Amino acid sequence: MSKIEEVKANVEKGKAKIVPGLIQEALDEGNAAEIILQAMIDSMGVVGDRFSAGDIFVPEMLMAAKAMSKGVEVLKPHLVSDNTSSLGTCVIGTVEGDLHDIGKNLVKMMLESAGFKMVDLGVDVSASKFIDAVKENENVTLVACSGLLTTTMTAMRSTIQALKDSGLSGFKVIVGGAPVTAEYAAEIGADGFAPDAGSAAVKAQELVKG
Ligand code: B12
Repeated sequence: MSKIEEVKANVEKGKAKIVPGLIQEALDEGNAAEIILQAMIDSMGVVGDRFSAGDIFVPEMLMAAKAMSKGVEVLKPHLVSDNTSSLGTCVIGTVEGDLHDIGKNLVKMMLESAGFKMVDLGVDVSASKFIDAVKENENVTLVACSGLLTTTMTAMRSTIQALKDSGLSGFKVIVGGAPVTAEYAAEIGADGFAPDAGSAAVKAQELVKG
């Protein structure tokens, strides 16, 4: 089994203690951080499919998520670049009712390395918390909303509506997460959408630079 396959298998099994060491070994073998990250993202897809099939349950899903998060910590220095240019402040959070944060954390990492100052509101973030953060922080140029559940996609819509109703301006809104599409993003009035963390950084720069 290749080191990458070992990483995949152990993320799927939720082996949070083993995964960081395996990732270091995979890096030492010369594997690119991006390839290792993609392997872990694929693992989460497998975990999701197993959950849908009723083969595993929430605790196993949580353990896999922990293993991935531990792995991302090792990869982080290899994925981010020191960008001193400032694109302003980005307020990021997972929308109300939703506790998934792995994707949001990856997007945060990539936006930070693209040159944004990040304000992370965490998970289960209400529309009013997003609004308060835009008011309380200087030079907010971007609001990024993540959502992984079809049931909480409506929270994304109401967050955007509330931001518009607040009368605040000077920022763009980008949305993403597994069930979100470009069509849905346009329908709910978001300024932008991206399917993954890498393209989120590109799209965010485009949106803010105009
Ligand atoms: C891990 C996991 C959990 C963990 C989350 C832990 C954590 N800290 O995040 C736990 C165990 C808590 C969990 C709970 C639940 N989960 Co869950 N979970 C997953 C799983 C397996 C992986 C998600 C993940 O991290 N993927 C990896 C990351 C990297 O991918 P990503 O999040 O999609 O992010 C990428 C892009 O989407 C994008 N992106 C993400 N956010 C943003 C934001 C912006 C602005 C942009 C531009 C881009 C962007 O970039 C990211 C990086 O490339 C998925 C399966 C799947 N295939 O997604 C199910 C899944 C999302 N969960 C599901 C369900 C049903 C649940 C529960 C309801 C289960 C239950 N019965 O309790 C609860 C809900 C709890 C809640 N209120 O949120 C379903 C959702 C089904 C649906 N259609 O809504 C899924 C799809 C599993 C399935 N196949 O059934 N879950």
